[in-house]
Amino acid sequence: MDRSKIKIERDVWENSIVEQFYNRECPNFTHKNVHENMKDDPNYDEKIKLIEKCQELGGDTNSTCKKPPLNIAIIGTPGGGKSSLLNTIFASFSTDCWKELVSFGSHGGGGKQITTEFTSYKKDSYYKPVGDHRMPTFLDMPGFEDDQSKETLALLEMVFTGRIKEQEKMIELEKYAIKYGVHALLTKYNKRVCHRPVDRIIVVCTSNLDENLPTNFLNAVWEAARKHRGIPVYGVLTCRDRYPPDTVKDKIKEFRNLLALPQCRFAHIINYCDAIQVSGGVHRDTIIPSLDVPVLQFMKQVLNPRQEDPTPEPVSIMDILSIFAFIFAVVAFVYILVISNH
Ligand SMILES: Nc1nc2c(ncn2[C@@H]2O[C@H](COP(=O)(O)OP(=O)(O)OP(=O)(O)O)[C@@H](O)[C@H]2O)c(=O)[nH]1
Ligand SMILES: [Mg+2]
Repeated sequence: MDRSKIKIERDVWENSIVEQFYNRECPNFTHKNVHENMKDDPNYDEKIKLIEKCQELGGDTNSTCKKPPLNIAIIGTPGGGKSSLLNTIFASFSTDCWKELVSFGSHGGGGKQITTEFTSYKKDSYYKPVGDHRMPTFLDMPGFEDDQSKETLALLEMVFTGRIKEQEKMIELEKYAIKYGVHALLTKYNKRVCHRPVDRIIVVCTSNLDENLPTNFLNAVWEAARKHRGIPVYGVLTCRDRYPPDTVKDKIKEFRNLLALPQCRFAHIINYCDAIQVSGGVHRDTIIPSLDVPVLQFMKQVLNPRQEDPTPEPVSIMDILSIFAFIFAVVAFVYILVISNH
């Protein structure tokens, strides 16, 4: 698909579901939006409905259809708010309180990475079981360089095809590619077992006006995603509390154009972070449904089933044998019961 052919119409942008919510309910986030008891938040009911919708979209793990959970990769350049977004998504799925499940922090523009390893967050790590729902696995990783080099493209390919191991330092792969070449990297790592092939990509950038959009990196993502099964790409701009949409219109437009994002695959959101602090830190005792609802509306789009999604695993021969063994045991038991009664 040629990106230049995708025009983002103004009315489409303004009708984005996430936009509608913010314009209606939360034009400027203030501490008034925070309620000690989350049920007092006017958006509490909507939050609960959206959680249920997301659970429904994931499906039931008890059903006979053994669909694997979706793997959702959170990618971006350093400091864009990737890890914060994960904590925000997890808080949105929760009715307990915000928790720092993923380490995040300010690198103060010094080029330091807070996240240095590839880490996956499976359902059990963020979701308090309230049913047997198939919730996705989220993949957090270090930020990428803003370039479209062969090395960056190869690293993205490794991520998308699921070749990165748990707690692997991605800088090691980069060093390997620089030392031995990209071909050597691909040959070595493509031999690996496919751990978590990516089903959805969420690209995260800050809407901070002092930082340019990582144009080269966004181009690299577009290219790498097209190459691999056309993995659907979604985009999130963070820091909406500091940079409301009318102040960053051009940035939003450019971001959406670079990734060819239609309204349903884009959100400009506020993460739980120090800037929205209530008594000295991100809100630790409750959650803020007014922040969660736009994030859940976005997640509802991300979780919507797509044609490219992994197909259910066929029922294995062992499963069939165990079903027969169970039926046989029940019949034998009933037979023995009948015989003993005579
Ligand atoms: N004001 C504001 N700050 C935010 C928002 N999202 C993230 N931040 C802050 O941005 C800084 C970086 O956030 P992280 O989540 O660590 O970013 P990251 O992309 O994971 O960074 P690396 O792991 O280093 O690549 C932190 O200080 C966050 O509190 C937001 O929506 N609003
Ligand atoms: Mg991080």
